[in-house]
Amino acid sequence: MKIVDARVIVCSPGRNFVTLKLITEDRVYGLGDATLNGREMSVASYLNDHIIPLLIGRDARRIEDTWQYLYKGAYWRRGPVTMAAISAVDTALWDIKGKSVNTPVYQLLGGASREAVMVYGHANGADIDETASAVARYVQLGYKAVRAQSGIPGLASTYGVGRGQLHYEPAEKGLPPENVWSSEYYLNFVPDLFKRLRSEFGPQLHLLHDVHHRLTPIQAARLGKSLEPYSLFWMEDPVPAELQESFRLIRQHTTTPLAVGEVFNSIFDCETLIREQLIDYIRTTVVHAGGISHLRKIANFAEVFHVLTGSHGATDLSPVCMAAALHFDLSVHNFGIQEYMRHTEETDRVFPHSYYFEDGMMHPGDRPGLGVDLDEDLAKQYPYERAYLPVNRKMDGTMHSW
Ligand code: KDG
Ligand code: MG
Repeated sequence: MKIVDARVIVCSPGRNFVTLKLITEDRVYGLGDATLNGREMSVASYLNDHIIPLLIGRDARRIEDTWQYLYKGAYWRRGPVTMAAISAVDTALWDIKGKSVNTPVYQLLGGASREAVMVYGHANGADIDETASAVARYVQLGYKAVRAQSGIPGLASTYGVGRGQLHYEPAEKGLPPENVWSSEYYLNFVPDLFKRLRSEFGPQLHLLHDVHHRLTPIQAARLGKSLEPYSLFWMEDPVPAELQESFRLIRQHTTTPLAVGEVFNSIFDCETLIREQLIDYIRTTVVHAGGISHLRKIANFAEVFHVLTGSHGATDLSPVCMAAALHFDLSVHNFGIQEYMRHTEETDRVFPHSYYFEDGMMHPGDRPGLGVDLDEDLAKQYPYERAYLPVNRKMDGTMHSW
């Protein structure tokens, strides 16, 4: 089953997406997401200039061998651009495999380990009242888990607080916007937010929070400790995680569960975190951590150490990634939760899909393959527009993690 054609489709229905389409001699095709927010064209080039020439004529059934060929064969390893490109190929090959045997991908991954997968939505607001109203809206929609982010008094903007109610889109056209940050203002404010939410929504609702890599380990320890009375489901990305050992310090001080991994690209980025049980949830995702094949290896490794999965699922991960994530989530034993930030209607029209949301849970559907398509004609109406994520500075002007 030879791959005879391949193309990279870059489009912007609501936001930018990069999609790889692989076509076999039997005219079966598969899709893979290759979107790297704010750096999209580098992955498109990696695929067009370096990977597609290697794929033509290869046997589409050899998923693992192709993964190893692209990973080991490049000599240069890992990194977000390389791994997003490999992820796209891997995802497209799983899609082809499923379609060629007329089976949804989750059946090829061992079958369903659960009926459906719990997802969390994003509630945000300019202040605590607005955020509480946003949480209430998610509860009305049936969500059992809600991430809450709020504007912080004294700061003009912060991560996670956007314009829309169901879609939060941080990337902006033009040059990167600059935000101003104060860890002190943040640390003094967040416990009040969760105090209010826990008292208003009771003990059963799962509450999550994303720190977005902004604290030092001892600040993160303080935050985790101060949030303990409100029993968070998780505190996400408390510090930048290049130094995996820094989580030892956080872990010593707090029982608030920790989730990390949306910017990781491989098992090597989280090996210490998992092996030393320094985290509770690993958030690596299909598009940025080597596709379904590599994500399964991470999950299988994590299972041994009681770490559950909690894949990233923001709007910059396309519906192709979302579908692949749901097949993975449904099948893998140590699934924890899946992030689900709804896409815009434009995005959903360009990427029709079989996955669905019901009562706080999602299912990938039972179409063969991933169950997601790309309307290429419609996609042409939404050409790529350069956009960047914001950058962040401390109040004195020092660059900080966004
Ligand atoms: O592209 C960056 C976003 O995907 C990221 O900021 C979203 O942190 C995020 C999350 O948890 O969804
Ligand atoms: Mg995050």
